[in-house]
Amino acid sequence: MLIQIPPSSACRESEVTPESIYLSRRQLLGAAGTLAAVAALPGQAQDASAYPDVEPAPAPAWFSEKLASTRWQAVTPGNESITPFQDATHYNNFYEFGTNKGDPARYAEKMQVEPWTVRVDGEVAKPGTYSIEDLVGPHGLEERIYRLRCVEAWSMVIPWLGFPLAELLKRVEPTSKAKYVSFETRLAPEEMAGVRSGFSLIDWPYVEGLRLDEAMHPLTILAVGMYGRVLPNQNGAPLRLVVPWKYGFKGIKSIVRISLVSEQPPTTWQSIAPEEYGFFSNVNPEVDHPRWSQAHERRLPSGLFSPNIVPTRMFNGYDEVASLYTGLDLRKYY
Ligand SMILES: Nc1nc2c(c(=O)[nH]1)N[C@H]1C(S)=C(S)[C@@H](COP(=O)(O)O)O[C@H]1N2
Ligand SMILES: [Mo]
Repeated sequence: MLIQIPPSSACRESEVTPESIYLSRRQLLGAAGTLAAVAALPGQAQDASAYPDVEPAPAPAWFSEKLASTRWQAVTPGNESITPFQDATHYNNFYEFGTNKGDPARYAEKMQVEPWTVRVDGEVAKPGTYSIEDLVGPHGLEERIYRLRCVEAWSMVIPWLGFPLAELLKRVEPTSKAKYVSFETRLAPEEMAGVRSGFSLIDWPYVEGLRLDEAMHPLTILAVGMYGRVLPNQNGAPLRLVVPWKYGFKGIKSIVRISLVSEQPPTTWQSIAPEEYGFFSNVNPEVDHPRWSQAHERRLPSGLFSPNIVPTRMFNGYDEVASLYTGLDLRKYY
């Protein structure tokens, strides 16, 4: 099942639905008099109560104000089931907090996410430093339920809340010289044990990049929430990139800078091991990682004795992006 419809007793839709919709749904319910009527309605209003076992979190006003007008289920993953919240928030890669999958959940709480500012600069007519409130303010949120395929060959299905990166880029008016977008994660060694340890090979801060047309593609979003709530720190609060047809490491977390640039920018994993991780990093079952096959993935949750192995799909199943790469040799430009 895609979305669990909460029983009416658990329903808090008055808090998240514009009053007009709330009233008309109530009237409808009154008329129909059955719970089945709820299930038959398209998902107008959902929030964290729509997902089981979501840890509630106090959300800043700039986030909670948006929920009433959020477009829920704007993109759904067909009949694939959503990864439980517990897995999506306790099996993470966020090397700033350590290299073990449990480290981000354990240590990212320390990260200061309020106040938060994002610098948008480079080849744009309107550069600026925005508070997170002002950055997100003009944009309506959508729920995008996307597959996330890590280059390590595990995957999840995550309901993000965010808005198209294209909307932000249009706001700052890229110049004709802008060909790529680069992104940078917050760097605060005092909050980040993984940065202090010097154990990883990463030259901090974590950086990522997209070609401008990839950044402008309607599937590319900046996420501020997941599972109907604000982003947990370990998932990249308060602002992270989600590019569903690329390997997970392109989805840079806790962004403090977005720059429009004319040359292809350096990216963290490509800098560490260019023969293993390319700039594009499109999900591709036919191009293996030098040390393992990319033909299949372990869809979490996946037990040791009952592994849930599914075939990996070209572009992670998001075929609509294929035209971005017409004429490009995807074996060479991996
Ligand atoms: N700043 C930063 N962003 C990052 C990472 C990281 O280590 N640091 N790991 C990446 C990798 S490898 C993956 S698979 C995804 C994981 O996102 P999730 O933990 O929310 O599932 O985040 C990506 N973004
Ligand atoms: Mo990853």
